[in-house]
Amino acid sequence: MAIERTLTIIKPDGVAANQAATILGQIEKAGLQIIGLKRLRLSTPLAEAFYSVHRARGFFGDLVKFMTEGPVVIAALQGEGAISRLRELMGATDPAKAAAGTIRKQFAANIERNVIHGSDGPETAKNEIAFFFAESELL
Ligand code: 3AN
Repeated sequence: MAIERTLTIIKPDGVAANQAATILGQIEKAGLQIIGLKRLRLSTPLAEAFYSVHRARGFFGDLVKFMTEGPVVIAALQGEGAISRLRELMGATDPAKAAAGTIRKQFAANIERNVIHGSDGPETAKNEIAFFFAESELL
């Protein structure tokens, strides 16, 4: 499988519970390398822009409110099949449906407060990494 890049966000629930390093540690143990890292608090316009694909969904307002409630930790990742590997590690969007051992099964409360984001495809990964990182910040 090819070497890919993807983006993950440890959401405000995970950061508030001091789980960011534990979750990133599991991702590193699985063989993905952290090539960019930052901690910041998303503004409402930034969260709305990041999730603009979900703008028409009923949960959009609550999603933006949640994603701006506290700091997040954002990492650009690189490795063999990084996009699908991260999605496997995360587990299903709804933690109740996530497989045992996945990050959402271990740490997430519900479908809305689900602890982690991961890019869902090559195009999204490229755009989401560029949304948060300059190429010079990826090492
Ligand atoms: P994933 O994060 O697994 O890629 P998406 O892209 O379908 O899932 O959804 C983006 C985010 O929107 C989710 N991480 C979750 O926080 C929220 N979300 C998705 N579906 C729902 C839903 N039915 N109710 C509430 N929040 C949702």
